[in-house]
Amino acid sequence: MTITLYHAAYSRSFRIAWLLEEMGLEHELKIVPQATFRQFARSEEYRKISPTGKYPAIQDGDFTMVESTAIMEYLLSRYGDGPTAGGLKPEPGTHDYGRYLQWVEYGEAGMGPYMNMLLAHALILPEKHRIPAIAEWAQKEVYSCVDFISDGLGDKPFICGERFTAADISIGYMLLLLKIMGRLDATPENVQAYFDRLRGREAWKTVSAKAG
Ligand SMILES: N[C@@H](CCC(=O)N[C@@H](CS)C(=O)NCC(=O)O)C(=O)O
Repeated sequence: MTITLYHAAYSRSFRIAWLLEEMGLEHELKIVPQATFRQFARSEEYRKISPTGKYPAIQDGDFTMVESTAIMEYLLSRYGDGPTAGGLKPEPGTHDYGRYLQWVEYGEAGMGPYMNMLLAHALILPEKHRIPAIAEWAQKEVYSCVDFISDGLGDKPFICGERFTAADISIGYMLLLLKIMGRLDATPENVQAYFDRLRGREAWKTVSAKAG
């Protein structure tokens, strides 16, 4: 069964494209061009697959699903190699698994809302609709999230320790957004080194080469 991923460059679908590469799972990327991704998101064709009109969405046979971190968990539990999904997540039911889930969710539910506000008021909205006070507040919140990540990392190579896990994919995407906004240089050194470690992975390079 081939998994189909609807992917728009720099969107949260990057997480899924990256995970599929890390897992070595056969898949098809439906790449939505940057210039038209908003229009396609609202099209009748895409609404049938993603009623939320957001990226990512996957099709797995006749099963469709949205929400990036939930899709990650689905793919790992369905196609991962055993309970630790080939090392991409700790054994469920353990403290390590609890810590891992914390970081997977922090990458979206914890940090995502502040990042969205920052993106909107610093980059995406037409200038006349941007509110500098919101951008300033959101930036402060985002950097406070980054401090939490920095403390969590300490001198470890990955957010859960010595081993790369899917939690790094969740957090790594947020750092990619900071990089795109030119705001990663202001983060602690261990976070910048962590980001470089992540984007040096073969799977990251493959996805970037294919689709951005
Ligand atoms: N919580 C959702 C967020 C999905 C989301 O907001 N995706 C953005 C791109 S990162 C999108 O599709 N935007 C298109 C639009 O709003 O037109 C997830 O993690 O999948």
